[in-house]
Amino acid sequence: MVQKTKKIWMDGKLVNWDEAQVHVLTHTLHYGVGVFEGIRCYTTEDGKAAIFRLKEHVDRFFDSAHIVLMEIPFTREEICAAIRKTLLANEQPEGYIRPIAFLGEGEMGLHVRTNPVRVAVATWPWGAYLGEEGLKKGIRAKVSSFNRHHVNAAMTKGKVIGNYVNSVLAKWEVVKSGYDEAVLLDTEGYVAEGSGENIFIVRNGMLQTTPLTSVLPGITRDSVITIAQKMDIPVKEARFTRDEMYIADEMFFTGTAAEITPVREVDDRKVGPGKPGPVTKRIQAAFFDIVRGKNALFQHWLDVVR
Ligand code: PPE
Repeated sequence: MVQKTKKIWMDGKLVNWDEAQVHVLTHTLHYGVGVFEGIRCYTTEDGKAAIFRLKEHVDRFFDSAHIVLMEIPFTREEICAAIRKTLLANEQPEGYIRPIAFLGEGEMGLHVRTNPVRVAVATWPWGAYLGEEGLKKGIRAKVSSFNRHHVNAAMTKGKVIGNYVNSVLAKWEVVKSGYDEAVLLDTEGYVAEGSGENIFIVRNGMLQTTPLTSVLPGITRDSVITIAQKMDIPVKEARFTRDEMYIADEMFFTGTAAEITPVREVDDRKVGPGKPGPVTKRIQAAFFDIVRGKNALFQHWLDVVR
């Protein structure tokens, strides 16, 4: 169960958690046209609360809205301010932030242009997405029988609400079979992403991730590429097949919720020795240092709330 906090920002003002309600004829509830973000706030080593890459997340929120022809009735600065205000109201030093924009009630049917675009920001505590143990020891992944969207069937560059039916079905499928997370292949059969993560493999010291063609431009993915470059770890963005995961030395998922989660097994095959490898561990340690303000080079990724 999601852990309740005090306030949710809705359409310009803070309301009590239990009062953040919508009507059953909310358009997005029926047709899925809406967009959202997932952002994390961490306690830094000097006791402050800092939002990780706020600007990039808010920019992607507006990009997602642009893709689905939705005009957010607030500026980027106003959304940033709303996020800070909600975190402060909830007295949260650490947690997950969920901005969402959706079409409210009014007209029904597909051709609606007058329904109000409503915006909300909720925050709540959210620990390790795939478990504390998963972060340390790695998780077991399975290729789902569901493909990731064809790039001309769903808009994969946007964090669009309706797109997530595909992720949920893939996740349910593999969890029911006893695995921790799903790997989705694109419609050509190449590895695309996890249900809510981008994917990296390591082979012969080289990091590889899928190009952005059919996947969400993950901000954690971008952070990992930047961190690796700073550490002189070579990175290539090139598509790969499911059996390239089987013979990889290391593999990990990246995402705001999942952070950097090692994968120790995929489709019942051990990845490398079946435990997090040296490159994964170095990147993971660097990432957690950065989000907690321990790396002077990356302070510009942190937005201190208090
Ligand atoms: N791909 C997908 C499909 C995706 O949903 C996410 C984030 C990513 C890649 C990684 O993107 P980024 O967070 O910018 O590194 N998934 C969000 C939703 C998780 C949820 O269960 O809800 C997240 O991690 O916040």
